[in-house]
Amino acid sequence: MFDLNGKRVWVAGHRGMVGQGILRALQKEGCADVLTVPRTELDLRDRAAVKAWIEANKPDIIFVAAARVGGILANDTYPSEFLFDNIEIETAIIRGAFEAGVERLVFLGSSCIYPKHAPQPMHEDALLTGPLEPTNEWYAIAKIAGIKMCQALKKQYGARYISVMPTNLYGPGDNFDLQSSHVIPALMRKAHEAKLTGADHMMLWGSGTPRREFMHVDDCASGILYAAKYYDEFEHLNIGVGEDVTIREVAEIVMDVVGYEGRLELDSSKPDGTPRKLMDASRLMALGWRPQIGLRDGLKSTYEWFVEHHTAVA
Ligand code: GFB
Repeated sequence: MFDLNGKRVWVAGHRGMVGQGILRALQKEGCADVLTVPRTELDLRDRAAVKAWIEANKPDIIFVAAARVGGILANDTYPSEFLFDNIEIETAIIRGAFEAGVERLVFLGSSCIYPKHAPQPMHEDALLTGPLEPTNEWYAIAKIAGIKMCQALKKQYGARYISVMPTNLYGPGDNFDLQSSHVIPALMRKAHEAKLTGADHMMLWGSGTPRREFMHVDDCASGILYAAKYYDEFEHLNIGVGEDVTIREVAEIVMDVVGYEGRLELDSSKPDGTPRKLMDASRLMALGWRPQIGLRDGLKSTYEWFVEHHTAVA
């Protein structure tokens, strides 16, 4: 058990969707001593600067939510940034934390670390058992490196550094840019704009048949805090909800939530990515954690957030 009560917490990557979710979860938990630092003040890829910042600010625990992230097209288009930036951020924070004597660290990865054709649902043991999905292998390799950094420090020095792997996420604070976003924010924005302009159809990338598991960011943040408190094993830990849908199905739910009644048309020039990504989160559930937010409810509240924050789109 790692008691968060009274601890000084650094959320690295606090401007991102997951970082913001962790900040909300920490507030709920009553954690008052929470550190954040803007990108303009600290380049998280800069090892010396990150280590100096950690030494000066002395967090007891770090959540590594900082990363270069994006949807399938961004991953496929910018492999070097996804590989180098993520490895640099992880090295600077994880190694810097260890050298500065930080007691506890939670590194965040992604379900794309697993092989493209991993047995479903994907158990933690599936890691490094087969070839990765080519559209995001650069990001996946960087995230696997982060897992190994935590494991190396645990194996060699007994560091209480763990890794958690959330499934595909959505929620308030997401990136709604149509080129670089993940599927849910893209579909929400497309449906919203199609409704406003009276378009008779909207585009769906790929075939619509891949299956994905979607989790609201606040469920993810609660799972991350739960793991920070109760999980201390060598192996990384999956965070998921245990259910998946096809991309066409999620598009239909999004259209319903938005109130758009047009058609879906397929853009087959865009990639499908991995055919299925469903996490086996039984290890975390066995510790007593459960997700709370159903997909339709989560999409409804996310759409309300979108309408409030993206009025410029209209
Ligand atoms: O969410 P997404 O970009 O990422 O795409 P991945 C999921 C599926 O939705 C793919 C389809 O089959 C897309 O072709 N899709 C349909 C769309 N319409 C759209 C659209 O308008 N925009 C987008 N973005 N997709 C990412 C990885 O994979 O998942 C990252 O590339 C990371 O590394 C992340 O792991 C969680 O689930 O395919």
